[in-house]
Amino acid sequence: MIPKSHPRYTMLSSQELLVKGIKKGITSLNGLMAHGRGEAFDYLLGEKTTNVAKKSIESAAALLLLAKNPVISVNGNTAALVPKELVNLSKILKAPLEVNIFHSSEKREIKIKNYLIKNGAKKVLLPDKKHKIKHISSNRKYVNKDGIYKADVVFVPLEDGDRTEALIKNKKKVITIDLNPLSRTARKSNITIVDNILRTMPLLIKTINNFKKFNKNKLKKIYNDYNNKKCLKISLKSIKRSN
Ligand code: PTJ
Repeated sequence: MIPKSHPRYTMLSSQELLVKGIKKGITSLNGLMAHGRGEAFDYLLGEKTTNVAKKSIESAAALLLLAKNPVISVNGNTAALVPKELVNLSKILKAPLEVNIFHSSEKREIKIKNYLIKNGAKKVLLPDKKHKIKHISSNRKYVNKDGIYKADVVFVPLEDGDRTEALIKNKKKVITIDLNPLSRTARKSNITIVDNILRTMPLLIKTINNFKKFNKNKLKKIYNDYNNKKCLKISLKSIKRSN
């Protein structure tokens, strides 16, 4: 058990969660490498949620509350790191959870689904092979008709660039969490939260609960005033300043 007072608490506890995820068959081995990339950026960001990340979280909360059909896309890393928070987010937004993984494995999809159910989800969608999005050739084109297929806003934390681009070309609005402000996903998404998913999720849930009392015009203003490119530049500056 890692004490919360440890200066590397987030880093060490997330490593432990991912190793457990691999043992459970939820996380892919490649997930560890993706995590390592994230850790390097988190170290440079000082392992804290920056003010600009808080702004991105506010914009994400506003867009999710404005969405007609928001969907939460889950992969092997996010399921291992924040299962309860993903379920909680799905409940407060009444948005479905849909498993969509990069390293294709039907067995792993089912394990992720069952793990989310174990963590309180009532229902978890899987790609249904009859419905697909355009502009992507891999298996990831398959989506669920009640989920990503009809979604107007897709929340895709820790995503790869190809799928982000495809979702945007399919006229979906994309919100991501990515510690690397230079990644294709970070640059292509409508909103990129440059922060560790472990810190972001509780804050995002809290912000949505606070914003629920706002009317549509107020939410639209928060989203329209947001500029992703500008926020990514500020995140990069924070990284440079840490050198
Ligand atoms: O379970 P699967 O098969 O869907 O695979 C999931 C991963 C994450 C392995 C897969 O989608 C992948 O390879 O993603 P990428 O292209 O490496 O992108 C993941 C991004 O997430 C990278 O830019 C990392 O910097 C970032 N990242 C990693 N860990 C965290 C993170 N961002 C926020 N919080 C983290 N804990």
